[in-house]
Amino acid sequence: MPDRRSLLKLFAAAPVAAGALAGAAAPAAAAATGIVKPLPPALFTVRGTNAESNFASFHDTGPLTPADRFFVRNHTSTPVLNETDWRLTIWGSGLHGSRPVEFSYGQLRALPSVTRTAFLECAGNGRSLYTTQQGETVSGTAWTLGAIGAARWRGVRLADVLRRAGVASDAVDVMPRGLDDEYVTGGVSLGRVRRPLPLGKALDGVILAYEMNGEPLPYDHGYPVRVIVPSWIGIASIKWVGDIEVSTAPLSSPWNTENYRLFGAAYPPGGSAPLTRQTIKSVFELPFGATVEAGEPRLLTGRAWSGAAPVRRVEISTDGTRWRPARLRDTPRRDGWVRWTAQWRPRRAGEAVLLARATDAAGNTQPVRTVHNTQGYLFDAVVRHPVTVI
Ligand SMILES: Nc1nc2c(c(=O)[nH]1)N[C@H]1C(S)=C(S)[C@@H](COP(=O)(O)O)O[C@H]1N2
Ligand SMILES: [Mo]
Repeated sequence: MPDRRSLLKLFAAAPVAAGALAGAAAPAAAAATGIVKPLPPALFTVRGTNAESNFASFHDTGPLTPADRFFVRNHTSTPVLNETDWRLTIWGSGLHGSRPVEFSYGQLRALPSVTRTAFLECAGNGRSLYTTQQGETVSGTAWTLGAIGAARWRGVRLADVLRRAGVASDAVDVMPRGLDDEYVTGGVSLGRVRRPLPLGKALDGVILAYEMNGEPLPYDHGYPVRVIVPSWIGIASIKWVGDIEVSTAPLSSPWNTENYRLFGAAYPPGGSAPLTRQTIKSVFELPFGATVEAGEPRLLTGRAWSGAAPVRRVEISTDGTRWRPARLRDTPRRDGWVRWTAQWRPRRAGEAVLLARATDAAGNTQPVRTVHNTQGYLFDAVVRHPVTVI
């Protein structure tokens, strides 16, 4: 009996068929997404080639998001690769003698490993709130708040791989590129998904990960190897990495020129600098429009995180005026999220709006409103979470 992975290889050109084969419960929606794993509607909302996690459903998960609950953001579709054929090529003017160096999966696994817990969040997480909460027009996938998850990543330091490849002293930028299909938009191919990192950042805390929560990376999350840049916007964490250019001249790609900068009235005509760290958020694990009972004590739960520093505190308001501290259930850590709880006994029946506001150790606090940018990145405002008290 062939195992699941070898069965899937038979369908390498058709990840959709593979998904249907692997999970009898794979929903019909998978046919259009190009995502391999099952996407049960209770846990995911399909948005084109992407799948948003149902944030409310995180209430029964621990600090780590199980891989089968983790959001998927694919520019095209999940390539079903295998570790035997996979190679990582390091190349470019920034290597000694400009000679490309290749690593096999086995060679990578033989290097010293590191394990880090970090959230991974799309720069556009919360994008639809620019519209629903601020009445503004933005372009891009209309995520609500579920384009985030946290996992324990194991792999090797990118720094170790680059040093072994022989980085020249005048190298400045490093650009990992995925093995998924070229991304075509408006009839134009932007090439394969890639985005430069300054060398200093590439040498500092970036992982070439081969495990997620103690298991090999799932196909959808970058198997066999992906980049993880803790605390940075999701696009920095290139999945299915196949090559990394190292350059003595600054590198660019559409993912740091046209996209993943802030454009709009508040920003320079060429946009802001390329985005790096994620922003700050605090979210209730409750569906929008949930009904709650008047007079009954209720434990509100949620999570908060910040790309800048550990969360310091979370306050909640159930009446829009008075704020009180939520109780933090995890030790706040850099690159991580904290679970929090607060007791609430709604008094009167009617519509109510719940608010949660996080502050991090660097002093960042969620504002009432996020300054608009045309692509709807980095939403950080306090979310107005509607509930009906009955
Ligand atoms: N090769 C490749 N890497 C990629 C992407 C992609 O489409 N192709 N999407 C990026 C974006 S925009 C995000 S938010 C994260 C999503 O990671 P996930 O799908 O594992 O949650 O992967 C990033 N890395
Ligand atoms: Mo993203």
